Amino acid sequence: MTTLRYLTAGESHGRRLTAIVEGCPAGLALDAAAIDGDLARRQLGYGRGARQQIEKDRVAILGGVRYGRTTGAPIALAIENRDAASWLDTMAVEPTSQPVEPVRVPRPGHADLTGAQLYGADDLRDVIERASARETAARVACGAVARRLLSLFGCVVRSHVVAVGEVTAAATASPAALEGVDADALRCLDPVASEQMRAAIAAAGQEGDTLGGVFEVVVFGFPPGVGSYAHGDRRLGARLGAALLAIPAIKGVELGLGFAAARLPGSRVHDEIVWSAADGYGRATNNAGGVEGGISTGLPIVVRAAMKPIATLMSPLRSVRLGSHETVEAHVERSDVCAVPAAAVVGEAAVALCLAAAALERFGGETADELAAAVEAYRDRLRRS
Ligand code: EPS
Repeated sequence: MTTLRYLTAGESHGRRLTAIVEGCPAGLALDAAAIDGDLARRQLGYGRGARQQIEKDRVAILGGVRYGRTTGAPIALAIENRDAASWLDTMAVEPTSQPVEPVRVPRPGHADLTGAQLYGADDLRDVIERASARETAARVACGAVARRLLSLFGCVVRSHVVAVGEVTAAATASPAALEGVDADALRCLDPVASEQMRAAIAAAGQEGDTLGGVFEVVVFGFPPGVGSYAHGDRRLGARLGAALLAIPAIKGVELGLGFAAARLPGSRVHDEIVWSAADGYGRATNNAGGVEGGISTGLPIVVRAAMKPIATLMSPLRSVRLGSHETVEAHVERSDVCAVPAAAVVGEAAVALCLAAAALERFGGETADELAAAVEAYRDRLRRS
């Protein structure tokens, strides 16, 4: 089956992050600049920690691309961890007779305790390093490839922050407004809410605390007819939900009206069906968020994800030291106060990878031209139906 898959490897303070994207059609224009743009966007946002000043994330394309075009071979990507230079002893690959002091106190809310129990780790460093959200840099690089693939048929993936802590934005996400959202430090379309978010993050930081929030991913131009109701795991909504919940710290996902639909009568939820000679069948509204019956409608796909506050607290919560079982304060290490603006960029990548895979499965194509032509033929058929 034609699909798009990816794998990542690497630790937060290891030498580099590595990724392989498999299944990308041949003939797609791709260069490092197209990926670096998204890597830089992931590093933005008010509330991030000192690590983002150290890193200048750039990709090296090590396979699958020749003369600026994909060849159909697996695409190999690498991102250096500049901070690794300060962690050479801690992260040495070779066996050592002088290991650094082990981390023994798990942070509540992070993967430390569950990870140690799963992998039998005595030193939580083994868990922290791979569970770190640093991995999302590699995911964003893979997502940039998916974004290029989606652009073959005019599909664009954007995001914005709709809430941080108690502050909620009041703004609608038009394509033009979303175009410029990176200019705002919170990646928020509502300037008043953005200021309040910034103040809330500053206050949380002063308290040694952290804040979560909600971001929205909006996809324009995704073709109708992708996904299926035939099996649960083929439902596009299920796949989008899984992709977003696979991002660290994401605890909730909504599609379209989402949880609000549960409080409204059907007459105010379902999108009335319309027809025009130019466009064929359509919907008067888009409360469904672009997916009906597990299948894309062709209207914008609108998904929101709730991010919990970062688990590393500078004023730590109570925890238990591994082995001795004494009650102590949780491990503290450099971290972010709020990473919702960055998580929104990761959300774009997750959604782009999910939709690119689903579109490839639906329309096939070993070359970029074949894929684009198959999408266009289907759109044409629907316009005339
Ligand atoms: C991150 C890099 C990490 C963290 C953050 C995400 O770098 P460091 O540990 O060196 O500060 O800042 O990870 C987390 C907050 C977490 O809980 O895992 C990045 O590049 O996104």
